[in-house]
Amino acid sequence: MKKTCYVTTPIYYASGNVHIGNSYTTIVCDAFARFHRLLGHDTKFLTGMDEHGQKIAEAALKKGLAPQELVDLVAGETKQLWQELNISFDDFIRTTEERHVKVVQKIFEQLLASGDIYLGNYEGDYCVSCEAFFTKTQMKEANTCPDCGKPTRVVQDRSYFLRLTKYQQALLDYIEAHPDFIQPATRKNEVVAFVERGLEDLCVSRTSFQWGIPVLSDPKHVVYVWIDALANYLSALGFYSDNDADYQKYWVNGDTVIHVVGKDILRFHAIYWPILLMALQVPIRFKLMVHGWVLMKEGKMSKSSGNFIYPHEIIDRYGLDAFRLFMTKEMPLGNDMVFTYERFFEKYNVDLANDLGNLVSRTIAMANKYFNGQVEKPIIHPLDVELELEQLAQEVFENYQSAFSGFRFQSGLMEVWNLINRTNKLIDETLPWDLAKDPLKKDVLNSVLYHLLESIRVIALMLLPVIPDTAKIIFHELGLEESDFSTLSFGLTNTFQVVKKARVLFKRLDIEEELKFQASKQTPIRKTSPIKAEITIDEFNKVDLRVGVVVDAKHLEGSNNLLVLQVQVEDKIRQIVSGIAQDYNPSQLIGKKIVVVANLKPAKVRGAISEGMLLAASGDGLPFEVVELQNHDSYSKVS
Ligand code: ME8
Repeated sequence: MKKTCYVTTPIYYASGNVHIGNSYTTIVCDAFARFHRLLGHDTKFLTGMDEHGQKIAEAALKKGLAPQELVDLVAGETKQLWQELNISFDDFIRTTEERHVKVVQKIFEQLLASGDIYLGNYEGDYCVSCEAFFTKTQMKEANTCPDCGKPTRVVQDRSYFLRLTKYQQALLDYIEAHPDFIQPATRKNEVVAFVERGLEDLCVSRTSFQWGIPVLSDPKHVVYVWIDALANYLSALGFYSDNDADYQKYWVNGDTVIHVVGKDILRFHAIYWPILLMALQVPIRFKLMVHGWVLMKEGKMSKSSGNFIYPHEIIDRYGLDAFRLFMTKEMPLGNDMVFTYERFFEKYNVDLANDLGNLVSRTIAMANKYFNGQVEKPIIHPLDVELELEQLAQEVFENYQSAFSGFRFQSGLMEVWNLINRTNKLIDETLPWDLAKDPLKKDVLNSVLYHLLESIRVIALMLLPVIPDTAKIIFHELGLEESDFSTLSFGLTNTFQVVKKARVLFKRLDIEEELKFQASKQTPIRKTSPIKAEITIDEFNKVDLRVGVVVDAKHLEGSNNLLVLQVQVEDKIRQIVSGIAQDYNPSQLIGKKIVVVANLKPAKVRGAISEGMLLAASGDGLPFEVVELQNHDSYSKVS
């Protein structure tokens, strides 16, 4: 029987966009899922959307949308982004789906019936941003949230409570008996210390707003969003449904069950979730992998502070795999990482352009030059340096597999780069261009090239989980079908028939140029001009402002600044050319509402007709009306 693997990301709040910080969780889960598939394991990779709660309701209100409209929009965008980031999820669960709602309602009723949930009175401090309650001792000064620092609100309610206190000791016992339940160990220690200070029963229902799953037996209450959200890991497996085969296969009888979470949501997963499972008498089958934060120099990447980078800002210019590799290779397990463009560019040039890219292109060029592209498995005894390479490859396979199984991607990838560097060294040690001058050394030259190509094959195999597109190109260039880890050993290939010319996988970056480009994006250097002469209200009234929806957006060919947008205004689609390409990616704009000057005389801009003008956010103090696009935090307004 095949081994199974069930790996989950947290389900993302449907209140906002994904930035490179929170994309980290999903990228590493993807690498883990792909790794298990290559091991031949029956793998299920789950991600999804957390769509209920006060935070979403308030975000929808701010944007002038119904909550369902907002979550539909964000779920669609997020799913599309995951596809663009090559995330191989098997299921995308949304907490507003019926398959989930039903399970949450059943769980709640079961816990009511067993007495693990009871009705009581609540008065406490609540942080809407984190959707979490805090005791007076947990809160910072001036009633601010200990996690995010925002002000908390006093909430009073007649509410249902989950008996955390009843399970406090059982949880501590479980953690002690399962030392690898929470990884890394520092996070486990944090949880133990927190629980030992004493738990309080948890308020698990709300009546002050409606956007949640109603309690079946008492529908004026909605289920606390974290109880709702955590249940996704089971509802996606068909738990408590007519068909719970996946629950049986991946959970009850599963081999590997991993929840991956950032350190900010540790408490919910390490305390509430196992206690819920104990109360439900469901076996605790999961292990928790807790990662740190991606930080900017200015602090935590967060949407509300405006201190973040969108994945598209990186992948549109430097490629998806450069981004995926950087995130996976540079983030140490459990610790934070500061993202800087300087470091990203350096790693790009060293790891990708120099080490990997050069190895592949040099080797393919030599295979063509000396063997017309066809290299056979050698029959002569390998050189000492080749034996050394084979031996290193064997060690790397073992270390890599053990590191990736334990979520230590950084060390696993360092192993792969050891092999890449050792393979590059083989070229310097054997000097194939000298061997080629001596017809009697043809066999030796053949053996060297075979070792180079075979090493590149196994390197590509180990890179498949992290940079799948690049690894696939390499397989193609070697003239091989991509395969799985059953072929992760040296010397399996009989013949390589490589392509005539390898493509440049990663073009070396001019770091100074790129830094300048990024700096110009952050603080656009644009000339300001004096404020124009006053106009009267009558003059202003001549301007016809309409709300339109962007249905398509593209770069204008040959221009760095201009986007060509197709905007639906009333029932007509207009083309508008707008100089916002430095601030917005085309894909970000599709579906967004914008304000359009609808009665501006059509004009040609760089050869393209423009039927109106878009009012969009730009730098401070610029001579241009500022209107925020609706997907931004601050609210749309024409000033
Ligand atoms: O927490 N660096 O959703 P979310 C690294 N809905 N990881 C980060 C990060 C950063 N700068 N910022 C956020 C939720 N994350 C809940 C989950 S699961 C039952 C419910 C991580 O959209 C964060 O730690 O706020 C979490 O793992 C993920 O992004 C989604 O966060």
